[in-house]
Amino acid sequence: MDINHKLEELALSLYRIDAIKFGDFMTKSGIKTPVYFDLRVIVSYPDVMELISDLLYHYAIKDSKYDHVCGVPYTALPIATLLSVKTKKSMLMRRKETKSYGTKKAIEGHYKQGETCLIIEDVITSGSSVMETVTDLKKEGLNVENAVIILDREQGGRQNLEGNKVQIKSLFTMTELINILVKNNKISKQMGADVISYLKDVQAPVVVPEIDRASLPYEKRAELTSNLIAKQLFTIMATKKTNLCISVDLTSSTKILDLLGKVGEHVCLVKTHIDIIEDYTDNFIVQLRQLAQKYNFLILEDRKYADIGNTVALQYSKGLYKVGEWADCVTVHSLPGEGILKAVSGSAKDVNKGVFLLAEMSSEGNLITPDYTEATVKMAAKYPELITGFVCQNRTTFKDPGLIQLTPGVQLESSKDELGQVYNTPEKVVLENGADVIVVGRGIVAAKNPELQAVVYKDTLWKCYIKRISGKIE
Ligand code: S5P
Repeated sequence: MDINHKLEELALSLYRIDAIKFGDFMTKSGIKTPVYFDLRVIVSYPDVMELISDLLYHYAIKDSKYDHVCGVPYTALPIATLLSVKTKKSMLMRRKETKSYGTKKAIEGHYKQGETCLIIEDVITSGSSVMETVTDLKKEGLNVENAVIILDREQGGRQNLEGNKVQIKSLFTMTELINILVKNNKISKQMGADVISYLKDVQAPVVVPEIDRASLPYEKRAELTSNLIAKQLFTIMATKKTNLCISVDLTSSTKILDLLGKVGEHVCLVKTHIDIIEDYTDNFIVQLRQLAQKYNFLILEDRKYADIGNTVALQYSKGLYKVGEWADCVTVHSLPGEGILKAVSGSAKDVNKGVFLLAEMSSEGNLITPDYTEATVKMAAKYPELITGFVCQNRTTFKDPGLIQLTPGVQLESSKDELGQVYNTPEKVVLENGADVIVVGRGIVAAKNPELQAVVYKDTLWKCYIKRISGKIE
């Protein structure tokens, strides 16, 4: 097939069927424009449809590797259909209006996580329509790295998409299309120049690519945090190659110290409930800190403070346990309002302290609502130096790559306990739900051989993390 000849034929056809018009037009937003595109009309011209699908196939698709094609709704849908039939590859369809359809899926068709999808689109301006389709497909675990386009208007879409790791191939750029029309005396040189300069002047805003925190390695995220404990924890995880936090929910101090002597080298963080220990002494803390030093882990006291600021300031620094003196970080509820964060930051004697705010809980029927979670994340943003991260369950709960997602409710098999705890698997919490540090309590503590079990958890969780940052499933 002589591609250049066919491209010329297509350009002239698009002009003939009024898919591209030149003159004085007004855009929807009231701006004057010398050019007007409407590729929706192509459905009325089977010869043009055939030419487009032949060209896309030979020029852009033939040698690509992919499992599915997906047209950006709506203009590209019939073209994607023709290509699917031609290439014998399955097609996926994205619904634009999932909300009004209630529980209907955003993507129709059969697919598996990790499969690749090629995007088909008619025209790109800013690239935002392509990006919406890419985002929905990625949410389903599909890989989307390439899009084929009929016309690139050269208004910033290519740069925006490439910035979001989507490479595009287009049949024409606007300049190429104009040159063909000028050469064939369809429009004057002056009109061609006017259109090109108009499009150059009206550039689409740059869409800053959003960093997906879950795709970044821990060592990179250590550079992006404002909290010193988060920085240390990211660094420990990267050096010790473990994202496992053990929750030592035992009531005897000797048993805790014994267990940590065995599993300390496999964990990045040790989570305590200091008020469940029956034989607590200050010496326990001395030994706990020595183990932390020896095995290079941090200590999180899971006190889940939830009172007014003044009381929490006292609970944090006074009483029998004097938590603020030995715990690197603590868990705090956002329920009472910001005063609770002021209390902890005011009571912490040195700046090297951290707070994990509870944004979601793992227990069945807990009363946290999406609005509460959102407000918690907003509250945290005001205290970047204090906040280490969130105790939460979902990848979408927060975006800041400098913060840590601490996720409890994890065992090798998904299950529940008799008091409402819900367990997810390592694969689910790390790969799908975006967990950075994974809390395991009874999964290890109640095992016959906790040391062996800690290694199993550590290896499984680390493998999931490596798979996640390798970008196979985003
Ligand atoms: O939502 C939560 C928050 C926390 S911190 N769900 C939880 O289970 N936790 C804590 O994680 C809980 O207090 C316990 O110490 C640990 C989970 O223990 P496991 O034995 O169920 O793994």
